[in-house]
Amino acid sequence: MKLSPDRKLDIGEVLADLEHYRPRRKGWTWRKRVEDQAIGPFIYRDTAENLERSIPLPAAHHFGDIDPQSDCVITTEIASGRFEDDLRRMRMVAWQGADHIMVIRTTGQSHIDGLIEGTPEGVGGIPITRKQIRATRKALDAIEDEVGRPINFHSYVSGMAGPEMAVLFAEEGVNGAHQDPQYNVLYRNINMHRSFVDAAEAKRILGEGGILQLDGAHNANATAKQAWKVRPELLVQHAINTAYSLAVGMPSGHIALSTVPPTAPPAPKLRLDLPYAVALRDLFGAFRFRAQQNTRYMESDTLETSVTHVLDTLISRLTSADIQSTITPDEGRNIPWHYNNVAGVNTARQTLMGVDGLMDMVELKEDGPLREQAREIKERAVLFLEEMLEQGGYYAAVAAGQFVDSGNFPERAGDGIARDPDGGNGAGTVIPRETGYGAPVCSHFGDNVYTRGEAKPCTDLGGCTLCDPAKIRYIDELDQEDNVHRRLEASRGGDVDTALRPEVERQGDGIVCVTLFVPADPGTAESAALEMAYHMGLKEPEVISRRVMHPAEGSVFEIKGVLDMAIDTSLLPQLESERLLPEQEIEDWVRAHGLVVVAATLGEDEHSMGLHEILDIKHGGIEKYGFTCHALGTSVSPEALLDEAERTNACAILVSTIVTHSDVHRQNMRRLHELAEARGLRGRLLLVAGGTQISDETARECRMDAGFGRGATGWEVASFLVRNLRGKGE
Ligand code: Z98
Repeated sequence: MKLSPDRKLDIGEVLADLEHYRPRRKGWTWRKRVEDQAIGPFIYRDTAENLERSIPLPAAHHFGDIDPQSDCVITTEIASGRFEDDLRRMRMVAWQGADHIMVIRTTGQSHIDGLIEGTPEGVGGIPITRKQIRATRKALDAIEDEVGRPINFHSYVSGMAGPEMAVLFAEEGVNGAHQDPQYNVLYRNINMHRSFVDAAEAKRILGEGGILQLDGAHNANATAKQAWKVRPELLVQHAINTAYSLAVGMPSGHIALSTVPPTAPPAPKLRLDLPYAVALRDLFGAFRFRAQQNTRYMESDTLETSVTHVLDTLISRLTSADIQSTITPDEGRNIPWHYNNVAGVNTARQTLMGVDGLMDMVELKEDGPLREQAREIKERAVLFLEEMLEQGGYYAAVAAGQFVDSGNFPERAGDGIARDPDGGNGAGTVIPRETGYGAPVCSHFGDNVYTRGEAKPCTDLGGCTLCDPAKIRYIDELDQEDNVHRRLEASRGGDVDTALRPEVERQGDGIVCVTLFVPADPGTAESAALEMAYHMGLKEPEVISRRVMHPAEGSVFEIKGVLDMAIDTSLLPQLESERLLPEQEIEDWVRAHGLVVVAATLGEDEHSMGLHEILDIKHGGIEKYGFTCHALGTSVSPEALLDEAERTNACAILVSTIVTHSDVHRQNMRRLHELAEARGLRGRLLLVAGGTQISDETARECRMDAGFGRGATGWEVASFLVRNLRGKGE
């Protein structure tokens, strides 16, 4: 399957012949770091190989459209509930620099006892099934060819079916997974014994499959009432999962700690979060770090969450995180839409590039509060572990509610999560293996009669599914109604191919978001804002963000709603937008030809502001491309302009004309043209008019070569001049 940048992803093509699709690469891939890389005008210190195709950051056009990629992997989470819509979003984020894509299910895989097949639609996330994984991997394989970089696909090995999920992931080329038995125990109330036994099996499979493992410690941070108080406990959770993973045989290079800076402003973030990050690196330097963005204190204001995210990313760079995770910056209002994923990725990309080379210039102090606090956090963590051992170990500590307690250990707030070691889902389901137990499969944990010397355990049976994919049972769809084919049929039965609707998440969902400032007290303002949204024609309007500017003066709201209309694309007028010439190309040409322009406000017109914006270098005017500008001031006659143009051998006259009473602007433009013609200058002289009432059409009617109205820029004028002068063979 090959993608073309000018064509939408064809889901039908992704689904075709999935039964025989095999992932072409397994295991995790890091970005390839390039030392001292020259990109555009800069030498970068912390970058990886460039992409072949991407959308650069917005300001990149000032630097030759460069798109440097940090050496740090960038993660985003995508799971709208319909995987077919997620694939298009995955393509967009890959073009924006993400190379680690997580699919999470808020339905909770942990609540599902086994594996499910087909492509059922999820609520708030997608259930993981073989078909969805395979289709996603296939699409990502094509997307990575398009952007020119491997993309890691990631999901979660949790719940009662954890080991089965691990096998599925290893078979289908999933590259990263969360696996932490503590997560099952604490957050999903799955029996402790069962969780740890399952974890041994799952970790063995992930480890041998080269899959990168993330742990679940960050969930304590996201759950605790006072997140910064659980910092010692987070170290304990990381310690338990890493030690257990190593004991099972997982290589340390595949073990990544899932860390998160615990606070957000107005908390003194760096003072609390940086010592914590340093303590983690001190203790767990042999492992990798996946730094997640803070979600615990994420509110509904996109700007606020973005600032926190920037600070989080700064901490990542100060302490060398390997993966920077992003959540849509609006997670607080639960609208993880296409463009919000992209915004999260871009916050990380922009920050990482902005701080390139940071550690060549700054050093974390070896003494003072940073190290003292880091030491204190480590001490508290060690004491926590010691107390746990004294009191009977991990299971006893969980039974006593010692985890996710918001006391700063050894303080205890008594609000921890307590679980019964003999209770929870799957209690009593652990059965000791009999002597002589055997399973003729690879990557199986524990005693197995089929494990003999160097030979693979599956040799006797001619290969297991990990070695011989032909043995994998592929079930296309289980549910005849709830499946991707039905959903695609339903949308094709409509008008999706010819009608365009706005969209944020699912094909043609029609959802839009509007921003309104309403000058009243918060209560009145909010109801008025909703009423206004109704009047704009939005169905089901809902406030997703509110911010008081002043208790009496007003509030600003973001409202989402459904714009229930479609545009018939066949009836759309074709916009003839002429592309502007690249700025460097303009400058090279102007400087090579030593171009001069003469400019003034025309006739009896004193309004010179707009003209200055077009000319002055300070305002991004045409001077910056090397034009020599003779500005004659205000209220200048056509004759005086032409005299000066002749004297200076100018290539163009730029006139500004704002006053329009009795059509004086039209008369003056015509007169300028006629006089230029009479003097024989018209052939070599471009005449350009501008002003708030001027359009290109009006100007041309009055025999000018072009007209520029409100909002025009120096770049547009310069581009026009160069394009036309080149045409004249100047
Ligand atoms: C992240 N935004 O980590 P269910 N196992 C672990 C987890 O952390 C999670 C799951 C399983 C976060 C995502 N984490 C939250 C260790 C979820 C998922 O039961 O399938 O929802 O488990 O990037």
